[in-house]
Amino acid sequence: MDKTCLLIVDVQNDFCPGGALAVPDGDRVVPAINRILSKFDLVIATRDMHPVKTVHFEKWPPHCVAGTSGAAFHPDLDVSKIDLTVEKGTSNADDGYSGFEATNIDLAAELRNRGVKKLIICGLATDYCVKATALDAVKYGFHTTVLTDCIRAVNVHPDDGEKALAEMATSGVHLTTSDPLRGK
Ligand code: VGL
Ligand code: ZN
Repeated sequence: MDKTCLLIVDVQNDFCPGGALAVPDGDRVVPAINRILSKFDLVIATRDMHPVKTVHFEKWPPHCVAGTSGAAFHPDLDVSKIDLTVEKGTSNADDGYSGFEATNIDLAAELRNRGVKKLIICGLATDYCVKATALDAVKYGFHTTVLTDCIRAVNVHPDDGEKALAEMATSGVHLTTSDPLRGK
Protein backbone atom coordinates (compact mmCIF):
# COMPACT_ATOMS: atom_id res chain seq x y z
CA MET A 1 0.00 0.00 0.00
CA ASP A 2 1.22 3.44 -0.89
CA LYS A 3 1.85 5.45 2.22
CA THR A 4 1.66 9.13 3.01
CA CYS A 5 4.21 10.79 5.27
CA LEU A 6 3.87 14.11 7.04
CA LEU A 7 7.24 15.85 6.99
CA ILE A 8 7.53 18.57 9.64
CA VAL A 9 10.37 20.95 8.87
CA ASP A 10 12.33 22.73 11.61
CA VAL A 11 9.59 23.60 14.13
CA GLN A 12 12.29 24.65 16.60
CA ASN A 13 12.48 27.37 19.23
CA ASP A 14 15.04 29.47 17.36
CA PHE A 15 12.64 29.84 14.41
CA CYS A 16 9.78 30.95 16.64
CA PRO A 17 9.15 34.39 18.18
CA GLY A 18 11.84 35.08 20.78
CA GLY A 19 14.29 32.75 19.02
CA ALA A 20 17.63 33.58 17.42
CA LEU A 21 16.27 33.50 13.86
CA ALA A 22 12.62 34.13 14.55
CA VAL A 23 10.16 33.62 11.73
CA PRO A 24 7.22 36.05 12.13
CA ASP A 25 4.31 34.06 13.60
CA GLY A 26 6.43 30.90 13.34
CA ASP A 27 4.76 29.47 16.44
CA ARG A 28 1.36 29.71 14.76
CA VAL A 29 2.13 26.58 12.75
CA VAL A 30 2.26 24.47 15.93
CA PRO A 31 -1.48 24.13 16.70
CA ALA A 32 -2.23 23.79 12.99
CA ILE A 33 0.23 20.90 12.73
CA ASN A 34 -0.89 19.26 16.00
CA ARG A 35 -4.46 19.12 14.68
CA ILE A 36 -3.53 16.91 11.72
CA LEU A 37 -0.73 14.77 13.18
CA SER A 38 -2.85 11.65 13.60
CA LYS A 39 -3.92 11.50 9.94
CA PHE A 40 -0.73 10.02 8.50
CA ASP A 41 0.91 6.62 8.13
CA LEU A 42 4.22 8.13 9.16
CA VAL A 43 5.38 11.41 10.71
CA ILE A 44 8.97 12.55 10.27
CA ALA A 45 10.37 15.79 11.70
CA THR A 46 13.55 17.55 10.64
CA ARG A 47 15.72 19.67 12.89
CA ASP A 48 18.27 22.25 11.84
CA MET A 49 21.26 21.27 13.98
CA HIS A 50 24.41 23.33 13.63
CA PRO A 51 27.84 23.23 15.23
CA VAL A 52 28.95 26.30 17.21
CA LYS A 53 31.19 27.37 14.37
CA THR A 54 29.97 27.08 10.81
CA VAL A 55 30.15 29.16 7.64
CA HIS A 56 26.33 28.96 7.67
CA PHE A 57 26.49 31.66 10.38
CA GLU A 58 28.17 34.05 7.94
CA LYS A 59 24.74 34.27 6.30
CA TRP A 60 22.57 33.92 9.37
CA PRO A 61 22.66 34.83 13.04
CA PRO A 62 23.76 31.79 15.03
CA HIS A 63 20.74 29.52 15.54
CA CYS A 64 19.83 25.91 16.31
CA VAL A 65 23.22 25.11 17.80
CA ALA A 66 23.29 21.46 18.85
CA GLY A 67 22.61 21.03 22.56
CA THR A 68 20.92 24.41 23.05
CA SER A 69 17.26 25.05 23.82
CA GLY A 70 17.02 26.99 20.56
CA ALA A 71 17.56 23.74 18.69
CA ALA A 72 14.77 21.95 20.56
CA PHE A 73 11.31 21.45 19.11
CA HIS A 74 8.77 24.10 20.05
CA PRO A 75 7.49 22.92 23.46
CA ASP A 76 3.87 22.74 22.26
CA LEU A 77 4.59 20.49 19.29
CA ASP A 78 3.06 17.06 20.00
CA VAL A 79 6.26 15.06 19.65
CA SER A 80 4.51 11.86 20.79
CA LYS A 81 3.26 11.46 17.20
CA ILE A 82 6.70 11.83 15.59
CA ASP A 83 8.04 8.49 14.36
CA LEU A 84 11.48 9.67 13.29
CA THR A 85 13.58 12.81 13.75
CA VAL A 86 16.26 13.70 11.22
CA GLU A 87 19.03 16.27 11.55
CA LYS A 88 20.61 18.48 8.94
CA GLY A 89 23.17 21.28 8.75
CA THR A 90 25.36 19.35 11.18
CA SER A 91 28.74 20.18 9.66
CA ASN A 92 30.70 23.34 8.91
CA ALA A 93 28.97 24.10 5.62
CA ASP A 94 26.17 26.29 4.32
CA ASP A 95 24.01 23.30 3.53
CA GLY A 96 21.19 21.37 5.09
CA TYR A 97 18.36 23.58 3.92
CA SER A 98 16.66 20.47 2.58
CA GLY A 99 15.54 17.63 4.80
CA PHE A 100 16.93 15.32 2.12
CA GLU A 101 20.40 16.50 3.20
CA ALA A 102 19.85 14.89 6.60
CA THR A 103 23.08 13.47 7.97
CA ASN A 104 21.78 10.84 10.41
CA ILE A 105 19.79 9.00 7.75
CA ASP A 106 19.32 8.74 3.99
CA LEU A 107 15.86 10.27 4.01
CA ALA A 108 14.91 9.43 0.42
CA ALA A 109 15.93 5.79 0.88
CA GLU A 110 14.14 5.57 4.23
CA LEU A 111 10.90 6.88 2.71
CA ARG A 112 11.14 4.50 -0.24
CA ASN A 113 11.88 1.54 2.03
CA ARG A 114 8.78 2.32 4.06
CA GLY A 115 6.60 2.47 0.95
CA VAL A 116 5.98 6.21 1.10
CA LYS A 117 4.77 7.68 -2.18
CA LYS A 118 3.21 10.93 -0.96
CA LEU A 119 4.78 13.63 1.16
CA ILE A 120 2.85 16.33 2.95
CA ILE A 121 5.21 19.10 4.04
CA CYS A 122 4.75 21.76 6.72
CA GLY A 123 6.87 23.86 9.10
CA LEU A 124 9.52 26.57 8.92
CA ALA A 125 10.58 28.44 6.97
CA THR A 126 8.60 28.66 3.73
CA ASP A 127 11.31 30.52 1.83
CA TYR A 128 14.26 28.34 2.92
CA CYS A 129 13.99 24.88 4.39
CA VAL A 130 10.37 24.16 3.45
CA LYS A 131 11.04 25.23 -0.13
CA ALA A 132 14.33 23.33 -0.42
CA THR A 133 12.76 20.20 1.06
CA ALA A 134 9.70 20.38 -1.22
CA LEU A 135 11.77 20.92 -4.37
CA ASP A 136 13.98 17.96 -3.47
CA ALA A 137 10.93 15.83 -2.73
CA VAL A 138 9.67 16.42 -6.27
CA LYS A 139 13.14 15.64 -7.68
CA TYR A 140 13.18 12.34 -5.77
CA GLY A 141 9.84 11.45 -7.35
CA PHE A 142 7.44 11.87 -4.45
CA HIS A 143 3.96 13.29 -4.92
CA THR A 144 4.54 16.43 -2.90
CA THR A 145 2.08 18.74 -1.17
CA VAL A 146 2.85 21.78 0.98
CA LEU A 147 0.22 22.89 3.50
CA THR A 148 -0.03 26.65 3.10
CA ASP A 149 -1.60 27.25 6.51
CA CYS A 150 1.05 25.19 8.30
CA ILE A 151 4.10 27.16 7.09
CA ARG A 152 5.52 30.66 7.67
CA ALA A 153 8.18 32.64 5.83
CA VAL A 154 11.25 34.48 7.13
CA ASN A 155 10.70 37.17 4.48
CA VAL A 156 14.19 38.69 4.49
CA HIS A 157 12.63 40.50 1.51
CA PRO A 158 8.90 41.08 2.02
CA ASP A 159 7.73 38.90 -0.88
CA ASP A 160 10.13 35.98 -0.38
CA GLY A 161 7.35 33.77 0.96
CA GLU A 162 5.11 34.49 -2.02
CA LYS A 163 7.98 33.90 -4.45
CA ALA A 164 8.78 30.60 -2.74
CA LEU A 165 5.16 29.47 -3.12
CA ALA A 166 5.23 30.38 -6.82
CA GLU A 167 8.52 28.55 -7.37
CA MET A 168 7.22 25.46 -5.62
CA ALA A 169 4.01 25.52 -7.65
CA THR A 170 5.83 25.79 -10.98
CA SER A 171 8.14 22.95 -9.91
CA GLY A 172 5.25 20.54 -9.39
CA VAL A 173 4.55 20.99 -5.69
CA HIS A 174 0.85 20.89 -4.81
CA LEU A 175 -0.28 23.71 -2.53
CA THR A 176 -3.33 23.31 -0.35
CA THR A 177 -4.56 24.09 3.14
CA SER A 178 -4.84 21.50 5.91
CA ASP A 179 -8.62 21.93 6.12
CA PRO A 180 -9.49 18.66 4.34
CA LEU A 181 -7.24 16.78 6.78
CA ARG A 182 -8.88 18.10 9.92
CA GLY A 183 -11.82 16.96 11.96
CA LYS A 184 -12.00 13.37 10.77
C1 VGL B 1 16.47 27.83 7.91
C2 VGL B 1 17.74 29.70 7.48
C3 VGL B 1 18.83 29.10 8.06
C4 VGL B 1 15.13 27.14 7.83
C5 VGL B 1 17.56 27.22 8.47
O1 VGL B 1 14.88 26.21 8.62
O2 VGL B 1 14.31 27.54 6.97
N1 VGL B 1 16.56 29.06 7.41
N2 VGL B 1 18.74 27.87 8.55
ZN1 ZN C 1 20.28 26.95 9.74
